[in-house]
Amino acid sequence: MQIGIFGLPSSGQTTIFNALTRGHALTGAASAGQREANLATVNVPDGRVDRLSAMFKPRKTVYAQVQYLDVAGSVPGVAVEGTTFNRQVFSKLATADALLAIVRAFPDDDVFHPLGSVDAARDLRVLEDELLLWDLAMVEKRRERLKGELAKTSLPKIERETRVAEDSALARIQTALEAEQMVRSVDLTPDEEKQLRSFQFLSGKPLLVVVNLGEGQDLPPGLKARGPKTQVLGLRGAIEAEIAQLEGEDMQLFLQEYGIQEPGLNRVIRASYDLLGVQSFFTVGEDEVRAWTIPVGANAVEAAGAIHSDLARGFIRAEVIGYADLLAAGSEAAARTKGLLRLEGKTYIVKDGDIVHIRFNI
Ligand SMILES: Nc1nc2c(ncn2[C@@H]2O[C@H](COP(=O)(O)OP(=O)(O)OP(=O)(O)O)[C@@H](O)[C@H]2O)c(=O)[nH]1
Ligand SMILES: [Mg+2]
Repeated sequence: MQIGIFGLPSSGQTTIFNALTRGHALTGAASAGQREANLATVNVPDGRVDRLSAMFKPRKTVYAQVQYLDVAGSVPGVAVEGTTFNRQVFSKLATADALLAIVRAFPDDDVFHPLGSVDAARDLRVLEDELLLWDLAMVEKRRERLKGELAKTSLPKIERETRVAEDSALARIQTALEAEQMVRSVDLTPDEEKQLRSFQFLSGKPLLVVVNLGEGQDLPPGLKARGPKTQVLGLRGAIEAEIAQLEGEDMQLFLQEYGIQEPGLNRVIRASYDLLGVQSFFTVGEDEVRAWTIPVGANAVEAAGAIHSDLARGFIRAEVIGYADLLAAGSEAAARTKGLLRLEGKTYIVKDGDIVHIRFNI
């Protein structure tokens, strides 16, 4: 699961990347001219995993993970098809599962703003427009090509039909984009979605907007991203990047001093995980307590497959205890005695937080 960070130059993308990943990537002037992207994997903070780990005292505790990509060096003024973004930067975002837009709200005369003034709502509009334009250029190019292919009388019937279907879906997408709506807003059938997946539309990806706040600043009211599958959060980037470098007690002291409940990066990481449309189930034991990532709506066989393909192939049954049930019972044995352990079959839809043991035979 990869989340691509993007934003206007100097909005604090790398600062927030460092806060999220406890990283040390170069920021500001020091990163000028850096072309390669920063990439890091982080654990998704989850109090349930902490509690399960306290209960089972396993040798190993494994959290769910997400990966952040910080496309450094988004050179301003390099025009691509009328956009201010560097083509290379945007094409790196194509493989991401979701996007994280950084929008600057912090005032600081020493930090240059490419548009000349600090205005978070305007910047968000600009960024969303860039996504739209990028997708629109792709749609127009493809439809032009399809038109040429469909004009050929020699095209076999079956191929003609798939192309007609593709063009009809793309036409709806084009209409939406021209009306400044995101691809996310367009209703597509599962077949169409499959057919169009390879386009990797940027405005089709879930979007988390993080407003980079200055000290003492609150989230500007009314700031909203377009379409479904979006969320807006505020984060004090510079402070959070400092907090992220601290350990244990030092971190607690710092949080108290600033009146912060929990590091903002926890909120952002969890929100990005949720936006991906995924959830966690857990496996537990003396050896390992582990969170596994599955799409919301996945069934027991798919969950087994997330652990290992053999478990899906030889699936017999899933033994399931709800997270709240296990906690209330106090131990796995007690949950068993109380009849809180259920045997579920292949089609069981796994719930967020389920504790699962797969019985299999191969
Ligand atoms: N005052 C203040 N400065 C910040 C904040 N976040 C970032 N900065 C500063 O803004 C400058 C740019 O930050 P970066 O994180 O490098 O910005 P970027 O978006 O990654 O920039 P490019 O990768 O060059 O496009 C640096 O000098 C940071 O120290 C903030 O919350 N408050
Ligand atoms: Mg940067």
